[in-house]
Amino acid sequence: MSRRVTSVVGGLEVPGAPGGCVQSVNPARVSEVVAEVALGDAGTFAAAARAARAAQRSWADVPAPVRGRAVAHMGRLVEANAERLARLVTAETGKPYAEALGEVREIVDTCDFFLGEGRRLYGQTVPSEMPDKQLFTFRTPVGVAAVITAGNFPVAVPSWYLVPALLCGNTVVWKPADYASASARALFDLLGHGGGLPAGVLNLVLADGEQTFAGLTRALQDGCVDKIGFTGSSTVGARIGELAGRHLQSPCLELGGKNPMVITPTADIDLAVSAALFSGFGTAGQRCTSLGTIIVHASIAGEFTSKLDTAVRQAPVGDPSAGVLYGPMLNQRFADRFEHYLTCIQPHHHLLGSDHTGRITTRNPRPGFIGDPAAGLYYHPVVVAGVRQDDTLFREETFGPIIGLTTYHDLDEAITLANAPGYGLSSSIYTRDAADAFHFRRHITAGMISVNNSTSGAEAHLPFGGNAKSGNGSRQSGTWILDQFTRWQSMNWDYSGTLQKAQMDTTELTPDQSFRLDD
Ligand code: UN1
Repeated sequence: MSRRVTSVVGGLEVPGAPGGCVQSVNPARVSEVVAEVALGDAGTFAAAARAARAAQRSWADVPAPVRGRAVAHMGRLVEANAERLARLVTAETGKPYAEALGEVREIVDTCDFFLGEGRRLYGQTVPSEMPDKQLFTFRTPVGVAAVITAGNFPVAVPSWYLVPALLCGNTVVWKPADYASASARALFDLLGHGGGLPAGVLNLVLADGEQTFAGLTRALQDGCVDKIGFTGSSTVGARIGELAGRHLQSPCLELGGKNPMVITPTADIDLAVSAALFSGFGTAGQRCTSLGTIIVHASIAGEFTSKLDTAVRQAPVGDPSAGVLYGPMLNQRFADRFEHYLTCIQPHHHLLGSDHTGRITTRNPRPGFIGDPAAGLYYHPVVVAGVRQDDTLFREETFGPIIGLTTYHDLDEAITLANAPGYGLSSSIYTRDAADAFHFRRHITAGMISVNNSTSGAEAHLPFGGNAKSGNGSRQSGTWILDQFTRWQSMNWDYSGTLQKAQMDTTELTPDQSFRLDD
């Protein structure tokens, strides 16, 4: 039986469906409706931002260690509901259950990290250039954060924003992806109940993209949003950045990736094959950290590609509750876009990993498929060998079970190819040579580098984020996100009883610059 989910503004469920109703459907069994979603509209978003603004000052007055305890309780409640939440994530996104459980674990990890930050959130005491004067720095909350997130990680990635934003004393308007509304509402309820959050501190707005953009525009004009966090496509990220810039704000943007994996002659080839399989096809290639293009040294390309071909053919694909490598596409929109990218395969390409491309059906079958392919949005995996620099498949993020493959002769050529699409999120190198690894690190534009590991699977307490088309340099996770959700405030306190003027009333010792040591 499907549930009905609504927005929550100022602690109250929004009545009706000002933005219309949509269904959230299980992509593994499209006949199954997971939730009826009552959407809000631009007005709902603006109202949520006003509610957040009204609640912000008293939330910031809650001592940071107490907010840290709230985060601790959120983590424990998420942990106590881990299986239920993971089952819901699988039902709504088609992500294999083991991955969904990992995603829930990432929320708990995030809470575990930030619960202690409530007792740190350090400022500094700084010496003054004058006597009887002291300088200090404080981290102050930014104010109201508007957080807009994607549905491929419907609960973990939102927690990277929500948990630290709340910990730092901000209030939040959260707009999750509409096709993952039930998972979002579940996380919203767990954080709200777990944290004992007062009304208005965390608000949930379910809305489509255009209404959200209009609502965000209005909320910014009303002066009710101070910080935007956005995870999604580079195209929408650029629009958000433009809007934020008009209000002199710098958003936290986590955008797409075309993540390269370079396989050098000294690589452990079997290890590289297993990583290419997981990072290319895990989550059906729908992570922003998914592998885009394999760049393999010509001397080992034959062995590597034949092993990869076999591994992809043998990989279990199908029902996400059945221990598969990957299940269906997230929803019809993503399936349609992926089908577009399949039309970009050209005669000079050579396909590996499967005898078929496109939707898996009884007429276009995949050997060993687990479950009923007709029930969901399942697609054949494909490795496209021979991609060239000007191919669409080389240049664009494809967000589906497809990876490109090309070869190189020297490492600088590989790095040039790796950087060529102009993204800069994640990257990977397989090598046993430390010099190769550090040379790659130094010259790759990516914000994240894996050595002998997958492009995906970042841990929740290292800086996460990208450069160029992957973001504006902002970083999430760990202490680095504190710079997004707090601002430094400096204070100087003069207790000398006189007006001591900086740079003018300072004393100076007299150096003897002519002094020389005896020979
Ligand atoms: C995303 O796809 O938006 O590093 C985030 C990873 C995950 C997060 C992916 N921990 O693959």
